[in-house]
Amino acid sequence: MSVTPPPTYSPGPLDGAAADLKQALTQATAPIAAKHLNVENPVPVNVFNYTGAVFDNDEEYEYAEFLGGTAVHQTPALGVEVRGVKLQQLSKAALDDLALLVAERGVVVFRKQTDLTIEEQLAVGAHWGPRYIADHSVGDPVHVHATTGVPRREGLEHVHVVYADKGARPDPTAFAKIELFHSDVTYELQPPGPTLLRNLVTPDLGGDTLFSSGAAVFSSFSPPYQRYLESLSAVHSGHEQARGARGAGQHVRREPIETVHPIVRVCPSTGIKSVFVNAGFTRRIVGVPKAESDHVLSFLHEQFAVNHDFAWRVKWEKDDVAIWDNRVVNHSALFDFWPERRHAVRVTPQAERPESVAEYEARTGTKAKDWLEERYKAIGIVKPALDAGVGKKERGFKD
Ligand SMILES: O=C(O)CCC(=O)C(=O)O
Ligand SMILES: [Fe+2]
Repeated sequence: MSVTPPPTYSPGPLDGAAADLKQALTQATAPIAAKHLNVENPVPVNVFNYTGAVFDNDEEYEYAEFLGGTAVHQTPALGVEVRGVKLQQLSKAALDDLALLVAERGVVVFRKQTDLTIEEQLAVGAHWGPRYIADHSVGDPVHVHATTGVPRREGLEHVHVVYADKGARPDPTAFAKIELFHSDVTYELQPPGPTLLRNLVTPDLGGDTLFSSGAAVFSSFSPPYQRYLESLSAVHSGHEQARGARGAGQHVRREPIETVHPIVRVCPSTGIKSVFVNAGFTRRIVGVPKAESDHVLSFLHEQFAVNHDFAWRVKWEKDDVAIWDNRVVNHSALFDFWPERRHAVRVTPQAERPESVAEYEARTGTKAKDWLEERYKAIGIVKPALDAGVGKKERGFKD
């Protein structure tokens, strides 16, 4: 049976154009130590100090003060761009606050991290990983990918390589654009939280990354539909990724697993509810007819892709680092730069096992929050009902 290789967000085999990178990169040809298992690390949830106001209408974000540079909001739903800060110089307390900022705003881009080393990038990720949360003795500091290549240099097996060049022509017959939105490795029992991607080689034009907020998707639904979604769980599968890797002649380090996660998860740092499904890994809703499952999942996947007001499009410059919270946003790379080269390295700390609304509320004794309700509350507005059912005026399109 022939297997469709994954799209080019997994590095394909290197060809001549990548000769200079062959030194730096290796395909995953050998298993990494057996300790990298898909087991649940016995760690408490990854909750960072909740100190700041979630929503602030000022252009200059109040966190700019602790970051020491400028930080500018991008859209109401998500995104902050930071300039004048060196990530490696942030204190541990500032990193904790930064993780909270990333949870609140979905994605934060640090421009021009020119002298950040890969070890320093790993150290930031490890600070947010399970070892930091527990006693530094349990589990990996950050996630080791089940299939993709790692840098050749010793000691960098926790780095996930994103690489494409003229040998990696995008295949539009493999995936629709909606299907490219995903949250990383959600088949894991404890999928990632704040995740750092540093761009090393950027094409002259193109290669942007789209981020879309699961909190904004959740907020956009009617209360009965929100309650319905809150009652559901879905199966996330690593099988297709492993089959795709095998089909492309790559090594699979761990046998794939399937994991059930709630469809609406609550971020423990902010208490905000997000839709947590993605076409890359979410296969079916548990305990509902297939037709209903397919219908609901495809509707949810579509909402991430079509609502431009829930999204921010990051235009990269060399040495930018984007940090996104895989618990609250989905993302999609754009493959419009072929045959140019693009190269980035990712560090992926695992976070808590996703908590449903019921689990979060039972554990904390507090009600989980709706993102838009909170945003309006901060400016003294009650989230309005969509429709009173009668007396609706005819609306004409103005343009
Ligand atoms: O290449 C990108 O911009 C993002 C790739 C990706 O999905 C990831 O690194 O998780
Ligand atoms: Fe990704």
